[in-house]
Amino acid sequence: MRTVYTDDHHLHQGRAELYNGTLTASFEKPSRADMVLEQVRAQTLGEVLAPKPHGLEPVLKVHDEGYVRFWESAWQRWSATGRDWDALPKMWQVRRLRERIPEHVEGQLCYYSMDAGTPLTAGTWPAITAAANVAVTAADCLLAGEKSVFALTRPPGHHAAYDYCGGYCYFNNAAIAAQRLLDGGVRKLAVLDVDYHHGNGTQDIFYRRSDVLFLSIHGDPRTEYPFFLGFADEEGEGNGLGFNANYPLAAGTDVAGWFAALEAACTRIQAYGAEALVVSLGVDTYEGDPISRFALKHEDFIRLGARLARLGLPTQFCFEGGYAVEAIGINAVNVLTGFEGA
Ligand code: SP5
Ligand code: ZN
Repeated sequence: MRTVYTDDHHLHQGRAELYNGTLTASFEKPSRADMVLEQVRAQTLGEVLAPKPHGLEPVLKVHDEGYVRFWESAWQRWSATGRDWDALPKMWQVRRLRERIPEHVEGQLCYYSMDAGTPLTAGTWPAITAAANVAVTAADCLLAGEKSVFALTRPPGHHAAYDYCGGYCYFNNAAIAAQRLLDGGVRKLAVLDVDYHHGNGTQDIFYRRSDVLFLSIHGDPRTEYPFFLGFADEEGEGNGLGFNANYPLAAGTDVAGWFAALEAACTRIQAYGAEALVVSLGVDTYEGDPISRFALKHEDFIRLGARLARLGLPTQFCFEGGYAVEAIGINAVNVLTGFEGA
C-alpha cells in the first residue's frame, strides 16, 4: 500500500490547548505523524509519495467559502494586531447569541470554532492545505485503480464541519477525499470513522446526502468529547435520511464490545452497496491513549484492518487521532498491514 505524506505538517505546531482548566501542551503534535511515517518505513508498507498541489477547489467542495478564506488570512491578520502567540478562541456563538460574522479576526476565530483545543498558529494555513493535498492525491491513487492507499494526514480532519473547526481539525481531509472519489466516478461511498471521538464534522458535511453513508464508532457523547453530536438517533436528514449511522459505546467498553460495533457497521456498509470506502483512522481507541477510554491492544489493530479488507472495497485510510505517541505508529500501521495481509 502506498502512503501519501509531506513534511509540511511540521509547519503546524500548536503550543497549548485548554485542558483540565489549564493551558497544557497540545496533544496533537508533529511527532505523531513522524512516528507513523517511521513505522510505515520500518514495516516496509510500500512507497511513500508526496502530494500534488490541487489548489482550494477540492476544499471548497465540502467547506464554506468564508470559512476557508478566514483560514487563508487569519494568521497574518492576528499577528498584525501585535500578537505573536497562537490564537485560541475563548467565546462561542451559543444559543440566542446572534449568528453574525464579526469583523475582528478574534471574533471570527470564535465564530468559526467549536472548542479551545484547535489553535491558529503561524503555519496552520500551509499545513492544512498540504493535508488536503495529501487526501486528494491519495484519492486519485484509488481512482487510478489502486486497491488501497494511506493518506498520512496531519493535522487531522474529522471534527472539522462545513464551517467550523474543532478537536485539532481544520479542513476535513476524509470528506475532501470522499468528495474527490465521488467526483471521479464512485457512485456510492461509505466513510467509516473508527477514531475514539465521534466524527461530527464528517457527519455534518454529508448529513443530507445519500451518496455517502457515514458511520462512526466512538465514545458515547453523553460523557465523551464532542458531547453535542454522535448519538444513535442521528440517522440523516432529507435525502440523507438513513445514510448516517452512529455506534456510541460507553467509555470503558472492552475490545469485544468494540468489535461487535465494527461488525454491525460492516454489515451496514455491505447492505448499502458501497463501491469504495474511506476510513477515518484514529488510533486513540488504544488502551494506552492519554485522553480516551477504550482498550484496544496492538494486535487488535491488525484485526481491524483484516476485517475491513473483507469488505472487498477500494479503501482509502485517512489518519485522524491517537495521542499515545510512542505507540501511534505501530497501531496505525498495524491496521494497514492487517488490511494487506487479509
Ligand atoms: C482528532 C481527535 O482525536 N480529536 C480529539 C479532540 C479531543 N479534545 C478534547 C479532549 C478532552 C479529553 N478529556 C479527557 C479527560 C481525561 N482525563
Ligand atoms: Zn479522536
